Amino acid sequence: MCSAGLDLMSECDVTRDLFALENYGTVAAFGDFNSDKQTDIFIIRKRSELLIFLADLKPPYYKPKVNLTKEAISSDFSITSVVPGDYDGDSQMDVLLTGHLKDSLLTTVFIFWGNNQTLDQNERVEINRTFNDQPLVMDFNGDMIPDIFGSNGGSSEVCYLKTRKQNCEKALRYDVKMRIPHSNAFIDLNKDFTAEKTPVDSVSTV
Ligand SMILES: [Ca+2]
Ligand SMILES: [Ca+2]
Ligand SMILES: [Ca+2]
Repeated sequence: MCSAGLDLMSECDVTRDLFALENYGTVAAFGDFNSDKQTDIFIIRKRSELLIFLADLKPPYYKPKVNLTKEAISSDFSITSVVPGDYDGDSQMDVLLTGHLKDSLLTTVFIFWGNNQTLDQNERVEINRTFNDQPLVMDFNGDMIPDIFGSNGGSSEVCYLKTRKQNCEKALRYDVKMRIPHSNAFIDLNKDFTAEKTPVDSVSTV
């Protein structure tokens, strides 16, 4: 509990109230995983496993309820990022992981499917492209389902996962050599409620 005073940092440390003894790991993402209107926290541990701390009304207010173990992901996979989202459009939140296999410099992407407030440990999709850099998650085709955009070799690719059917294709009409790390952006420039993609290192947009 916080109290008024000069030493606000120490007086207001609520870490124990929130996580109890589970207060370690890297906070990677936020999202309402179990659709209870309370934001949950996605935490990476040892760069190899993911825990989802679900919000609760009783202390500790975040409890590790979903665990993707190193074995479920891949024993030689080093996680670099987590992006929650509904990638197949079934209204259940899924989890996208990016990372590196063994000593590869290329980025591999896995998606684990949300299933009744947990993650299906046995069924996952590995995107059949590796990317030169972190991919950008955005709704590329405007169907309200997030897609995966990234640079693969010399060309830019977009991958769709609607109804769990993986479909990757060339994203832009022209080859764009994107800078690494990328600083791509998306914004609705012509007010048609569909984002235009602006790759950096190029003057073209789609
Ligand atoms: Ca929640
Ligand atoms: Ca889903
Ligand atoms: Ca889409």
